[in-house]
Amino acid sequence: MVTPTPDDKFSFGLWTVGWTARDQFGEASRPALDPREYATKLAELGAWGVTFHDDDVVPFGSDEATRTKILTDFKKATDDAGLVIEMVTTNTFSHPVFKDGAFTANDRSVRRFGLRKVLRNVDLAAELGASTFVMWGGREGSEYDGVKDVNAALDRYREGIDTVAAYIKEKGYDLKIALEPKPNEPRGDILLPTVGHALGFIAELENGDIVGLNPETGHEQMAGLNYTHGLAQALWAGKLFHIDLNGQRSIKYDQDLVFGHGDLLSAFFTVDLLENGFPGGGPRYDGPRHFDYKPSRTEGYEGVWDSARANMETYLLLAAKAQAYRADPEVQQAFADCGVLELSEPTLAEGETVADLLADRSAFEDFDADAASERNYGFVRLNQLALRHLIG
Ligand code: GLT
Ligand code: MN
Ligand code: MN
Repeated sequence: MVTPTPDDKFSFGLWTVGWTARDQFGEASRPALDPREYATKLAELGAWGVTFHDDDVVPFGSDEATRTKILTDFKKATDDAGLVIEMVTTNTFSHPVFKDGAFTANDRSVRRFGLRKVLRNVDLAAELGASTFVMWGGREGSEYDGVKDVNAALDRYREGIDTVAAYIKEKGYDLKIALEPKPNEPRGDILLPTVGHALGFIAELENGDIVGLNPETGHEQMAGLNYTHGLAQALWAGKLFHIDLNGQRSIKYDQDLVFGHGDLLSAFFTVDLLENGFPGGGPRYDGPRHFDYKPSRTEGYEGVWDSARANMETYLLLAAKAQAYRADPEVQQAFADCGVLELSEPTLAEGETVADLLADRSAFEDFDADAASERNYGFVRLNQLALRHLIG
């Protein structure tokens, strides 16, 4: 058993360990604890940070005095436990008022209400010292193509996010927005379904400089996509602001399993990227290692804490394996043999123009495509070396 420490920067959403396991088919299977108890226990287990939705701590519709009291007590509990509140997010999906979304609801009054709820939560996030403000638009979408004018919906989405970002700048808050893509569930189809869609959207924003991504393992995998590649492209674009790690077994409902309890080999390469960076160098992620999972409904509180521990343990085990993998001379040799490092070399030489390339007969006229196609890349061998490090 490896023991996590605050230096590992592990953080958890309160709604993860705090999920009482009510689902579409059944009642809660665990009693709810006070949010302060979850925080204290997470700190005991070695977590560094905690994150939450406004409504995870303060029940929806609480009056101002109640809200202030609850928040003061909660902040004191996290301070006493030595926990950082690294991220805050807004619940714009549970209350039925948001059944057609918040920023993209057809009903304008709901959009205005949603925007107010988010802006109020931005103030709270800044006050509590959070550095990231996650926005998961789980209800922004539709079940039927004919009911949503997607052009208008994206206009309204942009208007909403730009308004929040402009407010953060105007207030001088040290806060960045991280959008969280998801393809479906709870809506039939959700807007900004993948990392790629969200990156395209951010490029259209006026205040996109403080808007990035919070990709979740299972959300990409629900769409059959490669999570590590999603992280990689977000990093490449300078937009990997936060991460939600968990486990998912193939294309089905959002399982929110413990990290590594889904596609283990993919989890290995995720950790390898996060801990060791790209083989050829490039942008790195140094933010929180945040878990967004759900303790299975079969578990009582013993199982809840076991599962919280399991996320951190799995991450640390994989980090050690990934480090050994990169340090292995055989792997280094394979990187060279496979051309993994050759890919960092620009295709045109320094100062070479298109005209130069067109004049280079060796690149085309005299190029022996048949000979080049005989190259044995050795990718299978490299992958087996990874597997050997993982389970050997
Ligand atoms: C919700 C969702 C998560 C998001 C949270 C942030 S809420 O539980 O399933 O993936 O990260 O709003
Ligand atoms: Mn999820
Ligand atoms: Mn998430």
